[in-house]
Amino acid sequence: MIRTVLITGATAGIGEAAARKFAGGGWQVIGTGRRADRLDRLASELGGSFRPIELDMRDIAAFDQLAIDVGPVDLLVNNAGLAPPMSMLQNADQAPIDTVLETNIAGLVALTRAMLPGLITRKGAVINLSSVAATYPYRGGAVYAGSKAFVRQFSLGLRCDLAGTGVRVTSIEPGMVETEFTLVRNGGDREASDALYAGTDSMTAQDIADTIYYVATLPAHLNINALELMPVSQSWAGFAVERKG
Ligand code: NDP
Ligand code: 8X3
Repeated sequence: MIRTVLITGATAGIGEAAARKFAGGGWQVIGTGRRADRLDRLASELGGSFRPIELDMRDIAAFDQLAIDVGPVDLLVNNAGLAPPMSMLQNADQAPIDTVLETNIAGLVALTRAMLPGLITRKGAVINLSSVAATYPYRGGAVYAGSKAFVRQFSLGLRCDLAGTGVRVTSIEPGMVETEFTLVRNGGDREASDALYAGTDSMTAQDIADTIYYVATLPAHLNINALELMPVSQSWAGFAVERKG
């Protein structure tokens, strides 16, 4: 039987690579995002195995109808997300923070809630994109890290809610992946984005798409709760300590 996956944020980066991966694996892929031109491009490439749906993750009122329109799916990949500009909270603007919280948290929860009845009938799976930032804080990233810590804990809690249904839930927690993530975070500053990834041999969107696919195609009795991964070139820098004088 052909399986169906709904991937949010399929217009770029990890979501786009995942759409290609699942389509290549014979799945029916529903891909969402705000940029219709990107969705159309992917639809032309992937043909009948890809159904594009223009969707803003902040448009929560649309989600119940969306769930009716697409019907039950076997897998929901909650991938759409972003970070506000790197900034200490005391210096930050509120509007980008609201966008991030509405997208990474409120939208993700609302879409999951709307899709769960169908996922339960299919004994399907939910794969959520969290981040290493959920566990390891860094300066200027409190809001993003907090949103991803929510995603991680939400994933674990959801497993409790879904006990007995056969639905699997996984939190995928990558470190640096070279995508448009940093370009978006820096308001479109290509040089700043390239500078972050220069010489790092970062993970690729394909690496994470392959990981998502691996998790999704494990035997139905096996649940990976959380999966953290980094490029070898990324590790930790320790605590910051203030000194007197
Ligand atoms: P990209 O910026 O390349 O892609 C982000 C995707 O999210 C786009 O398809 C974008 O679509 C979509 N998106 C963002 N905001 C909204 C919104 N309001 N409504 C609908 N779609 C939205 O980033 P990545 O591929 O790297 O990021 C994917 C996920 O992985 C994110 O949740 C991110 O936090 C997470 N992650 C990324 C890491 C990295 O280092 N890159 C590391 C760890 C986790 P559009 O703009 O067309 O709406
Ligand atoms: C983003 C991961 O390592 O760039 O989710 O902060 S990192």
